This record gives sequence, structure tokens and C-alpha cells, in this order.
Amino acid sequence: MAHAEPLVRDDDPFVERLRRIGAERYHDKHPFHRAMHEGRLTREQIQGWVANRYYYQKIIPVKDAAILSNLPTREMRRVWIARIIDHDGTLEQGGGGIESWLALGRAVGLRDDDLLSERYVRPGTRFAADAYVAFARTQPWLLAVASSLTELFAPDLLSARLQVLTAKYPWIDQAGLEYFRKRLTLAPRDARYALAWVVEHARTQEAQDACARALEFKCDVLWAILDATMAAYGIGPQAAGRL
Ligand code: AHQ
Repeated sequence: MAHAEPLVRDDDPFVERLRRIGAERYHDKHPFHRAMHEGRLTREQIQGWVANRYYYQKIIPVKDAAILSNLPTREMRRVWIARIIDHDGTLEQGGGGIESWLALGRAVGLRDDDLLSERYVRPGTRFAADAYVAFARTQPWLLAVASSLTELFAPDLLSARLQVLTAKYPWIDQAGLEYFRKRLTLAPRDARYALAWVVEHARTQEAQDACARALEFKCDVLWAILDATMAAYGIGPQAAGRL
């Protein structure tokens, strides 16, 4: 049976509050993303970004397994479990987002081991991503689901990114961008039911305030990863990186 979702009204003040958080704090506004979209990043800076984002991608299924273990109903777990498979793939078929991210690494000139070894993952990236896992493990499922709602804001960023990486970084092998193409479908699918659950279950002002704080925390996680990446690799041709 399809998972019945309560109708989410865009004019719901709580939904508008959550969307305002993204408008103010989502990482599409980070200087590193802005420089990327202006075509100003060097090959090394793109490689540093892919190598650091690998660590974030790697922890996503771990984070989702933590949330899965806290979900109260079989029906909710049946929906959420798809996220783990989306990233880890399966024994039978392999695949998954982490596999696609390794392909992105190869498309920007990195070897698989450059990502798998985590040799280029900066401390700030690791701390931010690990804080996200700890949040999912220790907070009530409602707040952990609310923290995933940054994905409400992802499709516009992903569409722009695909366009930019194709047009302004012709040295990147297009086949490696498949990860982002798949997220264009998966992110809205995930955000749709996650938002419905949060709206349905955050019934008090206190619960809604906590969900808003959870989303702000997650915006800070994504922002901190780009801070660490930018500190290590800089922006533009003058910056000397570490790769
Ligand atoms: O590739 C991304 C991804 O798999 C996820 C999972 C989701 C979550 O559960 O928090 N968030 C997320 C995001 C991904 N990509 C980021 C990007 O900029 O490419 C955006 C990020 C998000 O918006 O939360």
C-alpha cells in the first residue's frame, strides 16, 4: 500500500518557517558554491570538494540507519529504508550513491583510493559530518527527520550545479555527473514524505521550534563542510591547495 501522507499546505506558517531557514542558511549561498557556479574553481579545488563531500556521502546511510532504528512504525521504516539502499546499493545489484560518487571522483581526475582512504578529508568536514550522525543517533526521530529537510532546497542547487559543471568545467567527464542527475529525482521524493511526517507530528510550538533548530543545525553541517574545504583549497587560481 502506498504510504498515505497528510496533505502539506505551502501556506502553512510552519512550512513557510522551514523554507525561510533554507532561504537564509542553505549552503547554495556559501562562497565556495558561488565561486563554483561562477566557474572560478581550479581543478584542485573541485577535487578537494569531491574528496571532502565523499565523507559526507559515506555517512548518510549510517545516519539513515540510525534514524531507521528510531522510527516508530513498520510503515515508516518501509519508506525510510530505501534511503540506505539508495546510497549503499545492494549485494545483488551493487550500485548506490557512494558508487556513483566514486565515479564522480574518477571524472574529476581522482583515484578511488584518494576518496576511500579519506586522506584529503579535512578535520572540519569530518567533525561536521560526524556531528550529523551523532544527532541522528541521539535525537528523537522527528528532529532527525526534520534535519534532513535541507533536501527541500537541493533540487534547485543540483540543477544549477549540473548545468555549471557541464558548461564551465569541460575537463570534467560528464559520465561522472550521474550522481547529481539521480538526486534530482530522489531528493524531492525523500523531502516530500519527510516534510509530511514533520508537519503531521510537530503539533506543538515547542516541537516546531525544535524542528526548526534541527534544520538550522543541518544547514550549519553543510556550511561547515564547505568552510573546511575552502580553508584547505581556497577559491580561484591564486590559492595554493594541498591536493
Ligand atoms: O547528495 C546528497 C544527499 O544524498 C543527501 C541526503 C540528505 C540528508 O539525509 O540529509 N541530504 C543530502 C544532500 C546531498 N547533496 C547535497 C549537495 O549539495 O549536493 C545537499 C544535501 C542536502 O541538501 O541535505
